[in-house]
Amino acid sequence: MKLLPYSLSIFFFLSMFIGSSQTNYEESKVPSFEVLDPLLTFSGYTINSVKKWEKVRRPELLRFFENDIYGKLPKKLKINSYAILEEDNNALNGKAKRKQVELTFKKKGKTLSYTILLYLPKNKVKAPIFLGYNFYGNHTITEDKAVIISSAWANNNESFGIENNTLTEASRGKRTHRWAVEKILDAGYGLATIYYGEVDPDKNDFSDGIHPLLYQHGQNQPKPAEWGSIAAWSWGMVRALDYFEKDADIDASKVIAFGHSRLGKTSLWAGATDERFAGVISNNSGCGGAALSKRKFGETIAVINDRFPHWFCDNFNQYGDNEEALPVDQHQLLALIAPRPLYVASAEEDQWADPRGEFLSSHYATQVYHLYGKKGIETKEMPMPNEPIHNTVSYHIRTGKHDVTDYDWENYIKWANAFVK
Ligand code: GTR
Repeated sequence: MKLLPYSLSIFFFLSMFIGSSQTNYEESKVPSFEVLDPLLTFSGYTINSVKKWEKVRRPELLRFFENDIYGKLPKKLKINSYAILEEDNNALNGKAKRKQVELTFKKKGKTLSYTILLYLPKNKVKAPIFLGYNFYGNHTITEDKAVIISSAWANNNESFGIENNTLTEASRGKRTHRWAVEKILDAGYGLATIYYGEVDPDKNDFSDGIHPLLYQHGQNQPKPAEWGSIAAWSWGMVRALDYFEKDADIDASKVIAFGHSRLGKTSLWAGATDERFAGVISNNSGCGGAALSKRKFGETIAVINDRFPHWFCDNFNQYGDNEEALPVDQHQLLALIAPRPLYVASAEEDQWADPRGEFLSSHYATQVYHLYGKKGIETKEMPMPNEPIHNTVSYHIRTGKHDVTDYDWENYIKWANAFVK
């Protein structure tokens, strides 16, 4: 009897090093798996029209992603009030109109606020905009001294001078390279950004952020099918869009959801759940974003749930090291964005995010765009680095690391000009 627990513990110890938890970066070791047909319903019925896609298949896929992957919102929660904290018609050396708008939500005696930083092209009546979260505060995306520093909890970052989970002047402008503000404005677009930690701090703690506002009596964490942090951040983008509909300077019918990495997973989910987003960009979103889960290349479901247990809903845990059991894959998430323009981008050195899996996903989602007569990623052959494919569904892999660069933005703007604007 004593031997059994001992051998079991050896087994668990060994399986940490061999088997599931080893990261695969070799194409030859990608398991063979079935590419699930976005146009075949769970009960085996083939969808052949837009009408059936929208009435039958799209809703059942959306429900699955809600219940088993990102988690659903327990209730609706609307903006309680908003306030223009600051405004300047001559920002960025006279190039832009800047606004900082705080949205406030109230429920059960609890309050949550977050601030949208807006730069709008000056001589445009109603501007199309890119909306995307930032990782370390609105003040990090620009040198502009007028941008308010958030008091929300932040991850420490030595190179940005962020200590004690507190944002200060030391981090101002530290992330300017990721935000091509001038290029965006020159092309006639506005930029809206929000510090994601104001909507939900990025830690495994469900007592803060937006979640507690929607708990039932006595509840202190989401139920297994209820929203994790990615769904909470997506919700924050959706509510920002509610505000844009009230702002006369913005063309709310032309809001493009943008996001990098975990925030690219977020922009995809926002675009899937709210069809008002006119376009969606996934920059290096990887596992749980654009990449196919069943390839198990780079980051896997087991690994992501282990490192970030708060990102997805608890139901998602059942697919860790058990991808075969998933009746969906991430190309079907992309398909939920059809027929709206979608841009998936990878980086050559970002193998953790599985560039090939991101590419194939945009290819397999294209089938649904065809129903609408739109073109996507028509080929199964991956393009060379820095050779973008631009259609309603676009894709590029650029040289370099996991990041957002001017090259990425130049392509997003070209695609937006052609397919969104
Ligand atoms: C990594 C995580 C990825 C990606 C990335 C990021 O640690 O494994 O899924 O989201 O963080 O958001 O920068």
